[in-house]
Amino acid sequence: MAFSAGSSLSRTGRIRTTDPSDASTSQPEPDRTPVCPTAVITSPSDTYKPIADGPTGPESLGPAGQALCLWTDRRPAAKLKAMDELTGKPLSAGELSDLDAYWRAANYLSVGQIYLLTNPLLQEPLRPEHVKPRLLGHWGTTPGLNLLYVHLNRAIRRRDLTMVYVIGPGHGGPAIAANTWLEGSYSETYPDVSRDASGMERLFRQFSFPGGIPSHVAPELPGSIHEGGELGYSLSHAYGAVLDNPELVVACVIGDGEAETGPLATSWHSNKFLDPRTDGAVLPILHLNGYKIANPAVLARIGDDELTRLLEGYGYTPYLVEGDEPEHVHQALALTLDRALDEIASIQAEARAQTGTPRRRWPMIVLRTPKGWTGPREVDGVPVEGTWRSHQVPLAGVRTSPEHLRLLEDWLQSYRPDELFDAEGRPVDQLLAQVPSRDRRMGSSPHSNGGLLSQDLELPELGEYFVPVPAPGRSDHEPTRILGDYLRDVMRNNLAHRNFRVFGPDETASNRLDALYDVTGKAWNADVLPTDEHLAVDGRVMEILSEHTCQGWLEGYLLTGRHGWFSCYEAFVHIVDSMVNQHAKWLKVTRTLPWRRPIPSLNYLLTSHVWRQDHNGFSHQDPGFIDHVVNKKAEVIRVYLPPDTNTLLSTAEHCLRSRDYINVIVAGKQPQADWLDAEAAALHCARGVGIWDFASNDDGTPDVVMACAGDVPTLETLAAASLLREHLPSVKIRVVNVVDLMRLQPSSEHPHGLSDADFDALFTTDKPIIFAYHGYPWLIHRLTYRRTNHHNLHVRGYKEEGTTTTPFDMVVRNDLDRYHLALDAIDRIPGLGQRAADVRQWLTDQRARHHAYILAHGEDLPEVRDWRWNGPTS
Ligand SMILES: Cc1ncc(C[n+]2csc(CCOP(=O)(O)OP(=O)(O)O)c2C)c(N)n1
Ligand SMILES: [Mg+2]
Repeated sequence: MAFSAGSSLSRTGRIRTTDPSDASTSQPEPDRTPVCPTAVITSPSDTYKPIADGPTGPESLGPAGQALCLWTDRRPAAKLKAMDELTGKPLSAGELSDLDAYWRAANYLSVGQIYLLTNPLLQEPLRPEHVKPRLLGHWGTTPGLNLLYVHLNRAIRRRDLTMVYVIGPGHGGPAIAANTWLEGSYSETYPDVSRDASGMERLFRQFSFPGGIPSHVAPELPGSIHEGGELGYSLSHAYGAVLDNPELVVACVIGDGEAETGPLATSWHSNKFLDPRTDGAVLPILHLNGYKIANPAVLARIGDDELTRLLEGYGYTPYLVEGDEPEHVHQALALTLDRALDEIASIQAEARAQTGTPRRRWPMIVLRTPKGWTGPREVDGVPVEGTWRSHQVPLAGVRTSPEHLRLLEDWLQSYRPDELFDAEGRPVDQLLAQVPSRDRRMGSSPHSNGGLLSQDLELPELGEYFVPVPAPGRSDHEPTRILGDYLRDVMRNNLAHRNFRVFGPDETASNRLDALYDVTGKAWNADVLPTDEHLAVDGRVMEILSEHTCQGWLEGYLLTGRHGWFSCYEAFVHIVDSMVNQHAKWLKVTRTLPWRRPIPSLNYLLTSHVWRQDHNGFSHQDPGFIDHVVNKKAEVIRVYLPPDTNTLLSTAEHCLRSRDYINVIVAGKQPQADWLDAEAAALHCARGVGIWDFASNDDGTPDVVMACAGDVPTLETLAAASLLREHLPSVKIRVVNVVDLMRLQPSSEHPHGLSDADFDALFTTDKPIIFAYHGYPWLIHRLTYRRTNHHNLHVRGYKEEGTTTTPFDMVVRNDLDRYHLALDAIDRIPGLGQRAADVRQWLTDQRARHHAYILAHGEDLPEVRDWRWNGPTS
């Protein structure tokens, strides 16, 4: 077997821009003139002043009366010549040898982690017992990640860069562990894994080993903000991290397989939302190692021209580095990185020196190197290096096959470890000299431990936003609109700190948070038409119609220590279910790592919710996100269902102060009855659950508990209580409202859980509980199944009955309406059914009347539409 002596790829290292006018392509130069309809252009806000005569030319400014297309890059992309034609190689012989030694060291340490239990320096011949009994790891992506790390270190040192490394193929965990160990960050974080032979042995042993560290770039790894286990989010995380971090460059490796995912595909567009004056830069590096687990990768098989056009279409200048001859690739990569980082620096310098920031074409790198490069080329007669077979563990039978054992030893020795580590196992000076200075090391960047840098938000006093509620239920407000006023001032208060952004898939105004536009715009650096509103290059509201990208940006922003708010239609937030899983896992693990400082919480406002999607219909009706998040670890998850405006404000403030949680707030945007004044709202939110005295007449001995969670269920419950009190005044009703859903769980299961004594006191141990719930009813049973009175609990909620209809019909269809809730109470209170037969009949008739009325009139019964709480106020 030989290492890297040949493969299906050519053995040359080539650098090519993917400039279509390059002589190596036969395609004609495409017309880059942007297509814009004729329109009169005005500047959308005074923060947005296009450059009159920027270094890349003023072509984008159309004459008066014509479209303004902010695409300044009309010049042909600068051309790098093929490697052989380059005059002067960027690396001297010494630098080349240094870089290669470092790369070999990182590769050695990576292979060691995947295979070795002991004998880390191969001081004795390799024996089966030196090898782990279970081999778990991914080799294929690792040499490429190591190569990039080494070259990025060179760039960091030369330019004194603040850089974070995000790797999409996070299954290449050994690469990051190896590099952070080599640079010292790892041992500083975990002193027992010292930078010597015993530490190396620990480093190897702990990888993918019980009690050790995971195989992926998990939170345990210093320098990481991105697990990468679930592929697709690297680029949106990277862009989120550089927002408002003008000095930061994130080098973001995108797997060619990862690039096939939906979330990654849409995230290329993040460059239309970047302000080079105040944001940092992302350097995307598409790693074309050609394969996924078992298949070729699409982008590796469409030819350079088609790939070029795709990436140019996304607004990048792709530079291709290609080869499998280390010396050539080192030279080509060094040259290309220099080139790309120069371009980034000049884009930023130009933008920061001018008053405007037209859209720029950012550089990116396409790195085409063999998968599993430098590993076994052939195993058991089949090719491995440069094929999909190198994805995981190329030699699987090392403990049982002498041939595999020999191949492993040859492989490890091919890196010449005796040149890389001294007798004590420490990296030799040649390697140490290449490590960037302390905080510049990618494994030690404070940006990758965002809690270190995080400042609390300056939150305005809630008092001035609370709406007056002289009596419960007599007035209405649009909860999210009032919240918008509050968020506007949160934004205003923190503008100078540049640490708060609001994210949403095109719904910020629809969700009635548009007061934000009084103080900031919507980030946007693409073309602008006069009919557009609130677009601004430096806007702090981030809107793109990709829930994935919004979520990825926000996570990147939070992980680097800043604060955010995500508003989304309730039904469509499911699109990011899986991303939420990953973030929840990240938070759960970081809580066990004392060196990881808490980061601001991920705050969701789910509005346009199921009960108020009567106009959009069934497709928009799904309250199941709550069910999804409550599966996550209790310490991380909070779910709030504020019933009115003031409780929403109180909840929002609480969430913005919190750290390390995923907060889910569900609240409507339609006019909604005000139940609680400022003081009562604050108290109710602090309790999380409580008896509403004004609606109850139980005097401590209820016949029934009418419980509710969610704004519409609360309205229906209050209406049901008032019907019962009117028609059956002797029935003793207790109304309990739940704003913090997790209070329902036992205290042993969730930190917010009520003790059994508290739960029993509120919900009784033996009286029927009619529970009107915002979402799918089963969840309430799930949360309360251990409670004494669970057998008496009867839950109404959404049962997948929906369509385009009237608002009240939505609740009728799901038996959550006031008439049905009152019927439930009558049926469940022992002995009441017979006595209240006439009331029962009337309630049933009301449902029938409702049905006939909406069919005839297209709107709800007047007594439903105009209903107000008319009962006592205390
Ligand atoms: C969303 C998602 N789907 C499937 C997988 C399973 N998986 C793990 S690695 C991999 C192939 C990744 O290929 P690529 O991005 O090219 O990475 P590399 O070749 O560098 O290993 C797949 C499909 C995953 N981790 N995430
Ligand atoms: Mg790949």
